[in-house]
Amino acid sequence: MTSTAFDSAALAASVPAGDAPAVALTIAGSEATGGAGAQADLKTFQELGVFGIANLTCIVSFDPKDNWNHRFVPVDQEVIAHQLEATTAAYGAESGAPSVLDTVKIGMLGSPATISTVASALSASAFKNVVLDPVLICKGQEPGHALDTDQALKAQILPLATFVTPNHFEAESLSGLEIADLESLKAAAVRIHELSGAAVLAKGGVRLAGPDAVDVYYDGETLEVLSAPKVGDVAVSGAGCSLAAAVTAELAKGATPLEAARTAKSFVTAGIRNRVASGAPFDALWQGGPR
Ligand code: PXL
Repeated sequence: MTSTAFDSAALAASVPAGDAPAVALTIAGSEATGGAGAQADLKTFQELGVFGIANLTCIVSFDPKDNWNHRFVPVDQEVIAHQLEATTAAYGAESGAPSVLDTVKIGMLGSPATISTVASALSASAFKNVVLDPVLICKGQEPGHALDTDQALKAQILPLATFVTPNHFEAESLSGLEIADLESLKAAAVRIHELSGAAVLAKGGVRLAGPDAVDVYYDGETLEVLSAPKVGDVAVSGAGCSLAAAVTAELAKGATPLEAARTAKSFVTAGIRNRVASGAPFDALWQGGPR
């Protein structure tokens, strides 16, 4: 098993001084309190030495008067398409930019319409790395609507992904398998790879029993268990977003998928150790934790 100690000297060495930084795009929702979503992605990109770009798909505002459920407002499809158009013109393959944008992270899309808009944009530009955090259900979303969104995500975005980071619930949904222990988490990672062709980092997190937070990486050849001691038994806001964003940042800098997964696990473990408390009933991961 790989243990996790964040190596800030190695990180500094991986960011070339003076050269244009690598760029990465997140297509994600805003989460107003800054713990999750595009805000978490941009902070992660910055910490890992990557120039971050965010194109927003929706705005989520927790409702403190309703058990902190999510109030969800989609961004107009035209506005999503405009953001993607601007980003591609500025940093895409034809832009002449010194660092070409070839790495994108997909976070919360939130509706079948947004999924179609994003799928068309992704199909039109040749991204080398498409990291999918398959955010399936948003707390407080209407279940029928969420089901349509799940099916559209599986049909239209999953086939475009080169790297997928499902949590326990999402791994069960994508694989169709029940996940109760490490062996079933491994089986789910293998199944999701077979379905998508992508490298998979399936997260057991706090959901599997035992002293360690265990994730499984599988890319069709290498199966590696990434493990770190659990920090508490409650999930921290932004852990999933930051993990996928850290994978994205590392891929943008040229890391292999397995290296990216290892660095991301260390980054998130350090961020959870240094988490931020607030008036909300959950803590948020601190991307500055590794420092
Ligand atoms: O952590 C999943 C997530 C992703 N994106 C947005 C969110 C959340 C959870 O709150 O609000 C915008």
